[in-house]
Amino acid sequence: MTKILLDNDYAQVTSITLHQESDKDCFEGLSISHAHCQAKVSLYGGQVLSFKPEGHKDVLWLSEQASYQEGKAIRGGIPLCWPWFGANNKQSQYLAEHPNTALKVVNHGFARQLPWHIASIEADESGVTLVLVLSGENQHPLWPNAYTLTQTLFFGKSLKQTLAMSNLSSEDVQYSAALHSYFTVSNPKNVSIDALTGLSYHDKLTGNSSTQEESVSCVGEIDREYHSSEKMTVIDHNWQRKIEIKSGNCQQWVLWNPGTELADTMADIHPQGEQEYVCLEAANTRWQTIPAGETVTISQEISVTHC
Ligand code: TA6
Repeated sequence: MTKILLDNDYAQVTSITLHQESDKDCFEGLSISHAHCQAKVSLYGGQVLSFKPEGHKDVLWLSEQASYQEGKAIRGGIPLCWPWFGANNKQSQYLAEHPNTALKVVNHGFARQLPWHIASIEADESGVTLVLVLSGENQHPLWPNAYTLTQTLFFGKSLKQTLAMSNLSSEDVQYSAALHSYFTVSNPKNVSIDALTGLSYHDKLTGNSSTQEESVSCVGEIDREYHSSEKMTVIDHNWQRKIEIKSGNCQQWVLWNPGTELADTMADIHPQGEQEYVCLEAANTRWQTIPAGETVTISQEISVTHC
């Protein structure tokens, strides 16, 4: 039976089950329906999976072969990479200092692989506001500190996402993070992101740093960190739509697509799925400090228009 979590004059929010037939686990999610949009969120990972403003196709891509199993991240939507982005570069030092320790390698940190809980759901004529919380301590040897993450999601004509990171410990901590958005596109070859032109970037595939002299191509394997906090616009020339993303307190944009060869080796991307999205991630890819007892916030706002 469908569990109704909110039902008022403006919106309905119901509980849904997320799973793959082949999975032994299943996750609880939320389905949101408002005059301005439809959306889906997974409590596992606190992950937005779908955002469909009225009159538009879904803004977010979700793999048909996404896995809903503990210990894995859900492929698509907006995974939250926290408290570190990518591979943790403090790992080798830790292992050198603790030679007999078996360290679980966790790409992009643990927040996307833990169950979040609902703190509140509200709706008015402008949209639905959902607050999700994750708290913990000693979750990984590389990041043992006590913390609370408070994610505020506003689903209306746009999607506003705020991640407040509270350091509950008595020492300063370092974090890196990404709001790892998978944006649905007709095909990466039809996409331009003009605001990347002229920016300096680090190419993770070659290890080189450079400046983006010409319009970037999103086709094929690409994995770059652009140093900018400027607003980005993803223009899909085939679907004639613009996705505009404004970040808050993020120093980088990460552009990622695995390309076909790599995607074919990834069990949680359906065939040709990599030709349906580009990831453009509001991120702090370098370590940032959260002083003891303090809270730091990062955010993004995603809106879509026809062009
Ligand atoms: O943000 C880009 C990136 O760090 C790539 O290097 C690529 O690995 C991608 O994220 C996906 O990572 P995941 O752990 O979700 O497979």
